[in-house]
Amino acid sequence: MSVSQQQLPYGSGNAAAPPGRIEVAPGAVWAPAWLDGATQAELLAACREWAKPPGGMRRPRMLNGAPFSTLAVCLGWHWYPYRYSRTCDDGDGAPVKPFPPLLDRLGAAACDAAGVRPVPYDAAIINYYAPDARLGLHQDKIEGPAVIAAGSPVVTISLGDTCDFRLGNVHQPTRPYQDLQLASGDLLVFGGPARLAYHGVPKIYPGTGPSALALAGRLSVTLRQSGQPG
Ligand SMILES: O=C(O)CCC(=O)C(=O)O
Ligand SMILES: [Mn+2]
Repeated sequence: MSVSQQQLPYGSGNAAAPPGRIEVAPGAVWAPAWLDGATQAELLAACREWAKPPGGMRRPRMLNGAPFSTLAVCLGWHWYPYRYSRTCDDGDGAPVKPFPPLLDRLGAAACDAAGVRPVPYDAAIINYYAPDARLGLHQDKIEGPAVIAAGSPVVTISLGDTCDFRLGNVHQPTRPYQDLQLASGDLLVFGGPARLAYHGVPKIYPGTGPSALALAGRLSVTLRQSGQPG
């Protein structure tokens, strides 16, 4: 199943986001405090399991060899600059862990919250940001061309410390952009006309996460439709 821009109720400038949601740009919906504390704790516990080897959390490197300041673990498909694989090619080489039912459910709920048709998510990247980690402005664009053309939305769910999430334009990794302060439990969905928006995380606010999570730093649970065959 794919999602066409015609099926997205946002982006025309006419539609209002559902109650409690903020359409921050055409095709981009922010749902503050989307996950309750118990569900955040459940998701964090799952992330801690997924982070374990084999095929666990590792530090990606750019094509020039420079290390990311974030750590990441992938599910369903393993992402690294700039391709998807079924094995952790830039880690221990193990098979990628399967895309789990919990993320099937959260992906469906995220689409519902954003008011878009359900997407068959099959790839997750879980990023860990220590308090001094950053992610530069980039586009998510190695998913298959049909997925990109359809505007299939990217989901990001925040856990732990609040961050500045920089949501930019689709043309260049510079202004205009806006900084959204995403807190633990917040959901951001960007698809349709925002699918290729440049985005990044320039700042983490240490010590701002819920104390009940006992998480120093931030995790983002990001979901995509990979558009890969099989
Ligand atoms: O941390 C986030 O919310 C976004 C992460 C991201 O952009 C990515 O993994 O491509
Ligand atoms: Mn991204």
